[in-house]
Amino acid sequence: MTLGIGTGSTARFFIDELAGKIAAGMSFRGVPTSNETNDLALAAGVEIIEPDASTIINLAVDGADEVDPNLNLIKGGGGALLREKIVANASQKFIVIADSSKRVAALGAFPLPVEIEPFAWALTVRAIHETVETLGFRPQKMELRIRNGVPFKSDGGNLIVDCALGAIEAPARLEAGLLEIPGVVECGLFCGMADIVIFGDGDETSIQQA
Ligand code: DER
Repeated sequence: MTLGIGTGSTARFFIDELAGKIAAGMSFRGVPTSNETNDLALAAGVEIIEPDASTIINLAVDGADEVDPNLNLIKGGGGALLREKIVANASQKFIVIADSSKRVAALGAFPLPVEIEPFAWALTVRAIHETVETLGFRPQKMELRIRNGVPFKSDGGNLIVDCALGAIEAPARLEAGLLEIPGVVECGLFCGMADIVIFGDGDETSIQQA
């Protein structure tokens, strides 16, 4: 089976499980969603593939930063949202694994990551500001993500702006608005993409289906 393999601390548990299955004799091909996941999956024994136009990804598994009651997600806390979205979109099934603290009534307490082209980035941030205001948001904060004192760069070399917008009642509308802005490469809203979310709560799990 060919897997899309997510990024982040929760996805790491999934990769550990894969390592156990591989040790027991199963084999998996995988498309990793980040360089970090590439290394972890390789070490776990997954055969990493470079997808071509005929590649079928049977299942993608990834974490999330927030999950709303309609299984819309905010992702991108780990900075891999673009590759995660490409892989989730190409997969026959997309399963999200998350601890129950990620379950929210409305998205937006977690600042929305928006991936942008580095060229003239301040103009893109201004355009994001204008767009979200037009859509009725009063942004509390919009910050270029900084790590170790320098702007964070995604694996694709882009910047990330973390946007604290308050409650996002119509995520698909916001996603569409953001993606119209030249300079915005992708945003961390994953609307209508998750087929199943598995929440962990201590030793218990609960499953929510789309
Ligand atoms: O960055 C991401 O999109 C991660 O998948 C994130 O959504 C979940 O990260 P976590 O499992 O470390 O909380």
